[in-house]
Amino acid sequence: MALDKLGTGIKGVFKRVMGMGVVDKEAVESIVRDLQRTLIQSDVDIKLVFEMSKSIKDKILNEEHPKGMTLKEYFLKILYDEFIELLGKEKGKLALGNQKILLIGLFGSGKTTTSGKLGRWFKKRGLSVGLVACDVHRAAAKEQLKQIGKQIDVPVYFDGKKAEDIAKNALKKGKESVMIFDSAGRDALDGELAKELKNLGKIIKPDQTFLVIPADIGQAARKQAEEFNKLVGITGIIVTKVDGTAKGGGALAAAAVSGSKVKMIGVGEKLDNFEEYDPKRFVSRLIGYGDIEGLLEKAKESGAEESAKRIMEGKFTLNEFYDQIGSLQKMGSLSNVMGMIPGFSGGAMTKKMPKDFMNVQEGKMKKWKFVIDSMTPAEREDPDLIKQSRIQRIAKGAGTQQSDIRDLIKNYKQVKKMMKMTGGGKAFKRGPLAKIAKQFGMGM
Ligand SMILES: Nc1nc2c(ncn2[C@@H]2O[C@H](COP(=O)(O)OP(=O)(O)OP(=O)(O)O)[C@@H](O)[C@H]2O)c(=O)[nH]1
Ligand SMILES: [Mg+2]
Repeated sequence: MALDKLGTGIKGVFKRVMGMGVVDKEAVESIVRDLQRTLIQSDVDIKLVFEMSKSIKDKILNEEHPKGMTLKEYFLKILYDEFIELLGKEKGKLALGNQKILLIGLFGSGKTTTSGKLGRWFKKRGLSVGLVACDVHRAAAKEQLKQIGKQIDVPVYFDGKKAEDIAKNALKKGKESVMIFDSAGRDALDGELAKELKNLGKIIKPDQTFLVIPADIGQAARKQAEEFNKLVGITGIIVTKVDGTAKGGGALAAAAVSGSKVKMIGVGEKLDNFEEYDPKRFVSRLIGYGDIEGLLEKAKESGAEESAKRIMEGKFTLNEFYDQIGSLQKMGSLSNVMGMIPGFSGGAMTKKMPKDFMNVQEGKMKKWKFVIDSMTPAEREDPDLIKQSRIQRIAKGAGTQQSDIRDLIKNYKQVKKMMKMTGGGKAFKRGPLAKIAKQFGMGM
């Protein structure tokens, strides 16, 4: 799984929380498991993942939630805060002062462009800047940096054949306050280039060594960050190509693994598409909402809406069923609700309702949730997939009898059929089922 999927995974977790019926222990644990899976598959350090899960569970299950906030909103806020914690709470601050900066990273990660961005950044803040072209391996590398130097109007140093010599000459000649050394793109595991980089480190003695990584990097990020860190020691990370999609998992893994902080982010090809890293904004980008207020606002709307909308649209998969189990649990049994509707108790509708579903017991609901938790997303979407061999697997995963799975599917199908008979979702809007819909948190 590529790290760029992390954004999607995290979005999925937030979406699940937003669509939650009741926030109870099981629901929280199921969502935390989802979160763990997403993070572990994205190579986030397992220890960090467990610390984070524990902290989330402790807070949501044991602490009293703030007044004026629903439990669900509080859950979202906890998740949001934990992500920020994981990504480093501090904003990336670049020290303004005399310094030597070395940029390292994989091929095409954006080092040369970032040299120019950094140069412009410091120049705008009143410091003189020099760029040093230490990439002798790619044909047009020096030319590229010269162009960039022209663009931001700073000198570029490139005298010498070997990268080491170019660095030495630049250190001799360059008198600028901030000297930025661009290096050749490399695989940290490439022996020869690794040696060259080590030498460069010794010659330059950089004050800052920034690992430049693209936001859409794959699994390699962790290994690379580790190797680079061993080779020269990383003091910070610059994540490029954050623009466009909700990517950025690479940053998370690399930062977590190297223990260094993300300093700056590149948000476009232009030299001023460069921002100080702000974890709040970064997390917001990752989950696709402007800020925590926006997220909570959305949660208010979407909780009831999400599930209801899907049902209204005639969609009633096991996912919707799962969401409704929570509401049912809270109410006791559906027959209670039916009983509250005048002229309805014992009526035709009640007869059409599956008996088990009407008097469904707390214990059974719990079991059903375990069962659905043990299904794959595809099975939840399309329960017809669930044949004997799958039933065996699911029962094992959920720690239940195979008959529980059949029982669940039977009930689900009956409810689905009933929904169809009552005109899909329409009857929920007005008419006798509106009241039930409301109880279900589906009121329109
Ligand atoms: N969209 C976007 N593109 C970027 C960003 N940073 C760099 N690029 C583009 O990525 C490509 C590679 O950038 P370079 O700066 O040449 O990368 P490099 O690490 O120096 O590459 P090598 O020297 O070959 O290892 C170029 O097309 C850049 O314009 C960014 O923040 N956003
Ligand atoms: Mg380059």
